[in-house]
Amino acid sequence: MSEASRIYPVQDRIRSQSYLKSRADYQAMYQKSVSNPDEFWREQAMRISWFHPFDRVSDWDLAQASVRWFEGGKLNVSYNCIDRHLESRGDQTAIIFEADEPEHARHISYRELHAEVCRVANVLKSFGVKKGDRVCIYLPMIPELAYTMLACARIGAIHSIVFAGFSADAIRDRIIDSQASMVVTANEGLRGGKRIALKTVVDKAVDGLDVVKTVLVAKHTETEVNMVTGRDFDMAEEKARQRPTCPPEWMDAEDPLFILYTSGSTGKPKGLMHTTGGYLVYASLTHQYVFDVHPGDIYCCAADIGWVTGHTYIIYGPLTNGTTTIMFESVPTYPHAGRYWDMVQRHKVNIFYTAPTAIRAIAREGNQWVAPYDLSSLRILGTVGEPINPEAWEWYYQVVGKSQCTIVDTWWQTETGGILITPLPGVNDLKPGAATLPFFGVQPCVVDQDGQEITTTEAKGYLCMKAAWPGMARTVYGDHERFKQTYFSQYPGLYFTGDGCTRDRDGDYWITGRVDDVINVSGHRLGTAEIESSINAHEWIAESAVIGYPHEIKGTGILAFVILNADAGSPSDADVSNAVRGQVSSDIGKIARPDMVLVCPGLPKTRSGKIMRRILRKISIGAYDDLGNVTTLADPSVVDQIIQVHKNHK
Ligand code: 7RM
Repeated sequence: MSEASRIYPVQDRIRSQSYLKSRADYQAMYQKSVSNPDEFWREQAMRISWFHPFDRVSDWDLAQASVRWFEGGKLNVSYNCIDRHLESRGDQTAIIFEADEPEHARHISYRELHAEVCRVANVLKSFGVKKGDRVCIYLPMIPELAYTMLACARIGAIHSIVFAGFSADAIRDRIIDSQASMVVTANEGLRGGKRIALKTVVDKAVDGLDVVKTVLVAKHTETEVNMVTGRDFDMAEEKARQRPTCPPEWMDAEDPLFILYTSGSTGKPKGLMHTTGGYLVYASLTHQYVFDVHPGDIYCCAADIGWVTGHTYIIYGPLTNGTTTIMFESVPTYPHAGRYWDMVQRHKVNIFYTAPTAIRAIAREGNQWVAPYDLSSLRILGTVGEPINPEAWEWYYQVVGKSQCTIVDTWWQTETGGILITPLPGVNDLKPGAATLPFFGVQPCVVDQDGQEITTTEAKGYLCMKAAWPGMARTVYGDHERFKQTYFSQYPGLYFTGDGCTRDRDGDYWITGRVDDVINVSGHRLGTAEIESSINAHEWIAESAVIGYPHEIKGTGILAFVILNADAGSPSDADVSNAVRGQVSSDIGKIARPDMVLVCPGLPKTRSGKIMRRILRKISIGAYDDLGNVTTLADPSVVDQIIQVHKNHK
């Protein structure tokens, strides 16, 4: 794994434009960033606009999970994303809205963005939303989503965006956890020609919840929806009443900007909280250097804003840098598998960023979906979300990039706020599957089982960070102890990522995937514990164990081993499967639905009652003869029974 199958040298075409021209250029800047971090970040902070300068660059102690950047500084994120560009590029397109139907694409200039965001900000204020209040946003990928998040930032409200594929229960949990007083949604979403009844889901989510005072509804389609008098208001009508200007609130660098929920190995999803100054500096700097963005570039990150990738690399990074950023409402296969490339051709996209799962899904449809399009505008191709397999990488490089583009395989997390380990255009020869080198100011290390740092160049172990960076999350909303426990307690003094990695003889990092009970399905993070607790809530189910298994398109598929209750009657396997999938859809959302459900007589447990997932993982890949030591199981005979069930299913 640590040896590249092939190495592709940086192309002259890339190097003729890139900010950095060699590994030496990178090393010089990296050295500065780690030998004198405060000086480095003091300079870099000047790339954004401050209303009042900061007093201190950084103040952190990872052992205490205490991190502060740019204290004393005052700024506003929406001012940085919009206002400061008005004079120089007010008429330039800020956002290209690439609608579900390609012919409905629309350009929104920085000036229009300003007016729209101010109107929404005034709407929020008119409903009593103030600095520090939480606003839950459950919107599809439409311009109102960008307006609403920037409007929150403008008035100092904290947004909590919930991906528009999550269920009513999932939204409800997040609203309760963050105590959001307002929900912003749409009547319907459109994805791949299908309508998604978002407002109906919100009605269910907020039913009986006193904390929610207002639901704002953007009308995206013509469909009429139920509106509760006194609670639900039409966004367009409210905007029409408001002025298109609104003074930005001066925020402290450490004031919260947003909360974003993400799954972990235990318990309910955690509300990671990001703050203002450090996050924005980091988003802006990484966006410029990782994607080698130059003025006039058309940049497209095809993620959903419901995930952190969309927060940082569709909205905050690109807009801070004055880039033209694309919001993609559709799916990669609508109206056909050439959709991305049709879009690239129409908008002359220079930089394109997506997930390996999307690449695999369209690669399998064949090269004839790529060939007809003029992709010569492309320069940089990015990937994120999960390890990219060499086949998918090669396809991206050769078929999409025609061997003329560079690929940045960017490793990062919801918690990290921005990209931490990545190739930089012009710097690295490309190794398919390697995330390569730390970004400026990032100090990774590899630790072994005992928490000892492995100091040899070649290393294999757990990926940790030795120093704070400005973009990192500051806490878990409402539960700082959980933040400390989850990330800073295994290896005191280090941030623990939850990922395994190897470092090769050139010092390049290869991320091997999660080492905890988190699975990564199509680049979306899910906790196995979360899925199990949903399954176990079904009346037929006594107990379950969920694992990830290799899946051709999704990267990881979800496999649930379930044990039925004695009084479940005798439902067929298909009935159980439907019941389990239905339960998980309604508790969490379709993305968490198991791909395979196996009804088993028992689970492989140790005498202390711990499920040995290692054995289940081996069974799931058919490695029946390679189960390792099973003698510590309370009942080793259960293993053969599970193997039988797995064999029968195939
Ligand atoms: C941005 C994002 C984070 C987890 C992370 C990894 C995995 C992300 C890569 C990757 C290998 C990559 N945030 N991951 N990027 N693994 N190579 N380039 O995805 O919080 O949703 O997920 O995703 O396991 O810990 S996330």
